[in-house]
Amino acid sequence: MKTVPVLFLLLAPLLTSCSELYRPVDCSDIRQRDKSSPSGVYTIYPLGERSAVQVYCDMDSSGGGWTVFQRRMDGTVNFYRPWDYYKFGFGDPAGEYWLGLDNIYYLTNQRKFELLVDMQDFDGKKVFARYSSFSISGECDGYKLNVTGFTDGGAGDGLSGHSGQKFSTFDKDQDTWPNNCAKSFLGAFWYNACHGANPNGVYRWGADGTLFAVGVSWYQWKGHDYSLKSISMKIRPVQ
Ligand SMILES: [Ca+2]
Repeated sequence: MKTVPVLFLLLAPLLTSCSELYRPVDCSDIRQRDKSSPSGVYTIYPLGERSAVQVYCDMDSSGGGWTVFQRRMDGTVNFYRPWDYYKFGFGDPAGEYWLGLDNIYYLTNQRKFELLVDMQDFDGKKVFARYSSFSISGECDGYKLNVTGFTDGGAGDGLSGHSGQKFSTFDKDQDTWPNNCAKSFLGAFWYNACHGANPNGVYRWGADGTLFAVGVSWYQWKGHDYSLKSISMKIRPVQ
């Protein structure tokens, strides 16, 4: 009579914690555990058990296992937001979203990461830019970008010129321009003076020069006044 409740008490913590034991740090962990995992929304833990966050995992592009930290595809989410949104993240992991600078920092400082930037125009043409090394520093250092090792997938190199820059939003100007890049180009990015790519700019439908260089642009591919149909920035640990 006495042994049953005692046994239950001993087993209870074990049983309840079993489902929480598996905490993938990023999408490559999920991919490694189950190679048949499809692309979609998953929960990852960039910084231990209390850091759960939902992300979109790209399990299809060149081997899969990519953790998407930025995605534009239909203009449903407003990306013209102040600092705290870019620090903590916003949007919908199933659609357009930004993972958050803190999470990108946690991820890229645990392991060495590579970066893939996929993009598409309104004629259905797809290109990419790939970088063999990607990381950012912490908030005290301005979330400074470090990206090297460009490989061209037809897009051209829109990012190397941003390497070494701090992140800027309209309410936190850390760019190298006398004016405010985020305000002038209606985005938020690792601006210098100011950009060769503006992935967090205003979503527009293709060529539009109404306001100069404010769209979701990648200069090396389509120029400053073509706003892309889609763009996503994703990272994966280097093997
Ligand atoms: Ca400035």
